[in-house]
Formats: sequence, structure tokens, C-alpha cells
Amino acid sequence: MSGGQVVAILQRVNLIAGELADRRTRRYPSRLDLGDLLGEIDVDVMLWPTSRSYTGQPSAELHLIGSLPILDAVVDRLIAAGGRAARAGEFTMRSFLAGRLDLPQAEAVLGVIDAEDPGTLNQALSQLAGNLSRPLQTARGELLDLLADVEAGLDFVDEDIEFIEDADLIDRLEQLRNLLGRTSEQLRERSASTSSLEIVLRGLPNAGKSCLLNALSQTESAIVTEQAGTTRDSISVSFEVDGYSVRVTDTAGIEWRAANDPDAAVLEKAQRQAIEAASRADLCLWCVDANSQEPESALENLQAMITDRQPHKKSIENWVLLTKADLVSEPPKWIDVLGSMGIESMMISTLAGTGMSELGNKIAAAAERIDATEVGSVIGTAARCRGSLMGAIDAIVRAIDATQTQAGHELVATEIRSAAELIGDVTGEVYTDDLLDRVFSRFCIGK
Ligand SMILES: Nc1nc2c(ncn2[C@@H]2O[C@H](COP(=O)(O)OP(=O)(O)O)[C@@H](O)[C@H]2O)c(=O)[nH]1
Ligand SMILES: [Mg+2]
Repeated sequence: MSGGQVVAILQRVNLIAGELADRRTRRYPSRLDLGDLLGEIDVDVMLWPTSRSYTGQPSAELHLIGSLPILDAVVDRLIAAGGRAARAGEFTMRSFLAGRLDLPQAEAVLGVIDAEDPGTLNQALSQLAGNLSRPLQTARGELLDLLADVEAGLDFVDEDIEFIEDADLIDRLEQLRNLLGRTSEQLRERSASTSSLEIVLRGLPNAGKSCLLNALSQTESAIVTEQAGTTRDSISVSFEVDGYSVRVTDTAGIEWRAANDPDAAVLEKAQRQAIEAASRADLCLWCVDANSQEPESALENLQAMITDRQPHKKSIENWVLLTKADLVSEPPKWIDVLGSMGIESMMISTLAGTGMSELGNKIAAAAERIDATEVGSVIGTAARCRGSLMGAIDAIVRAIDATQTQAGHELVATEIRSAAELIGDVTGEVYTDDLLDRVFSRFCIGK
């Protein structure tokens, strides 16, 4: 519970008897009568009676047995006594409004709650500890100081009094630019390390998967031969497409052998690894040689595999790539069959480069979609801040430029002010209801 009425409500339901002895944070062992059916239960009340609490308001926690009917009854009693249910993220939002947390820290609270692995938890904890906010607040304070100096100079322009030398101004702006550059680089690395688009290449042996991996990543990571069955272990390469990080995994071609075949065991392992990789992917690219005369049954197999349940991911995308387009004069007839099955397909050639830039664009678009839907909270901070930080850096660069070219201190002041405002957007110094809505609606109730 949080708010000015906390103590009054606790007194009304007799969880706290009489007046408080003092204003200290303490535990009140107590009992609450829930009527004939549920009887009287033990409730430990932890009370923060002053503004020295998480939310910056009088707050209380009730510790009691966690049975749903009892919890419901207790909440009903508190509401009847004048409380109301908290909205999603409201406790953290009150903490933010009380100035106890800034926005990156509020988002980090959500990050701590949502963390699914030690790496993300560590990022969230360091963000909560202010590792992101501190440099930003320093930068904003420094910008406001510079702004004061520059504007003071403007007031005394006739008297020829300078409050700050141009060389000094440039020097300090450059330091700020570097500081913000490092911060935005950290944010970029952070989102790259956690939210890359996972692409898996699947298809028959010799369909051109390994060539595609090499072409997409512009590396020679996978061995390419005319011999079918060259790739056994899955190979992953990470790289960037339009600033989005993607990771492509090349897998062994789809192939099974009779149990008595000497290669059966290794093939089976390779197949399992490929299926496993595909089930974790965001995007599965099914490579089919455009030269092959795909019989109806092969297409149905492909469709079955594509529509097969993907247990780990809800929104996996599947595209079919018709490879080696340079060897055919026109698209094979069965490309229409794919269309009628609702499967998206495109022709490519890694040799001639056909369709490769289109494929790159589509991959970037998919990465953008994933980036928008899968943002974790701490990553959410990165996504929310990226634009503002880049904008602030640009404004500082323009301020440096304007100083160097003697374009006038009015212009310099405008740029510095806009940089400070953009950083204020990030830390939540300046905020709108929309922004708060976007940040706190992602929380669950009671956090
Ligand atoms: N003409 C042509 N040949 C290709 C193309 N892509 C791959 N190949 C050839 O097809 C064969 C199998 O390629 P590879 O990438 O190893 O197939 P994978 O088994 O699916 O990994 C190799 O001989 C490649 O040179 C292409 O776009 N055009
Ligand atoms: Mg291969």
C-alpha cells in the first residue's frame, strides 16, 4: 500500500490499534478478522509511516499467508476502508514522480523483474544502480552550466564581457560529445548482445545454404563444395544489417539414412541440431534449388515442416528462397504452388547477386519488427533512448561547429539547450503523460 491514507486505512481495519507510537519504520504484528467463513488471520504489517519509503509516500506491506480467497478478502477489506487497487507499475511510477528513481532506473526495475538470465539481470541491476543515469545527468548538468555561461555572455554582448572563451567552450562540448558517444555505444552493445534476429537456414543438401551464409555475412565461414552433405555441425555467424544485429545459422541439409548406413548416427545428430536451431529462430529461410523439379510430395513435405509446431517461439517467420536463380531462365512453375500455400518465396542467386539486396532489406525489416515487439525493459531503455541520445550528440556537434565558425552565440545556445532537453527526455527530467504511459504500462500490477 502506498499513499497519504495508508495509516488511516490500517487503523480503520484495526491492523494498527490506536495512534502510532513514533514515526519509525517498523513491524506491527497484528490480526485481521475476515468474518465467519475465513476467521481471524495473522498479518504482519511493515509500515513506513513517512516519505522515507520506496514510493516517497507512507507505505505498508502486509505479510500474510498466500491463499487466494484470503488475499481477495484482505484486498476487499482495504478497498472498503478507502483504498483502491494499484495500476500497472504504479508503485514504481510514484517512486519516479517522487524523484527517487529516474526513468532508466524505473525501467531497470522492470528489467530486474523480467530478467530471464544472469546477463540481463546484471544489466538491469547496474542500470538500477544508476550506471546509465549518472553520466547522462552529469552531461545534462554540464550542458545547463555551459548554457548559462553562453547566455550570460549574450546579455553583455555590448560590454564585450565574455563569460567563457570559445576555446574552452569547444573543449567542454567535445568532452560531452565523447561522454555521450560512449554512453550510446554502451546502449548499442547492450541491445546488440541480447536482441539479435536469429535466422536459421534449412533445406536439402546442396541447396546453397552455406553459400548463402557466406554471402549474407560476407565471410567465408562455411565450407562450400559440390559434394552434398558437407555441412554437419551448425555454424553461426553474427553480423549487422542496416544497424540491426542478426545471427545466421547454417545447418546440415535435411537428410535421413537407413539405420545400417555408417553415417546414420552422425546424420541423425546433425538433423536434431538443425531442428533445435530452427525452433529457436525468429526467421527460418528454407532454401530450395530453383533447378530442382520439385514433385508435389516434396512441396507438401516442405509445407508440413514449415507449419510444424514450433514449440519455443510464437511468431517464427518462414520464407522459401529459390536458390541458384542464375541457372534458370524463368521461375519454376511450382513457385505458384508455394504462393497458394500461403508461403512467401523469392528467387536469389548468391553467385550472380540476384535478389540479395532485396533479401537484405527484408531481413532488416524483420529485425526491426522483432526489435519493436521483443524489447525487454532494459533493452526498452536502449530503444527509447537511442534517438534522443543521437539527437543530443548531433546538437552538440552543431554547437561546436557554430562556435568554430563564429556563427554567433545565439545559435550555440539554441543547440546546447536542445541537447540538454533531449537528454532530459532520456532521464525523465522532462516527461509527458504519453511517455510515462509507455514506460509504466509494461509493468504488472503491484510493482
Ligand atoms: N550457379 C550457382 N551455384 C550455386 C549457387 N549457390 C550455391 N551454388 C553451388 O551449389 C553447391 C552447393 O552449395 P552449398 O552452399 O554448399 O549448399 P548446401 O549444401 O545447402 O550448404 C556448390 O557447388 C555451390 O557452388 C548459386 O547462386 N548459383
Ligand atoms: Mg552446407
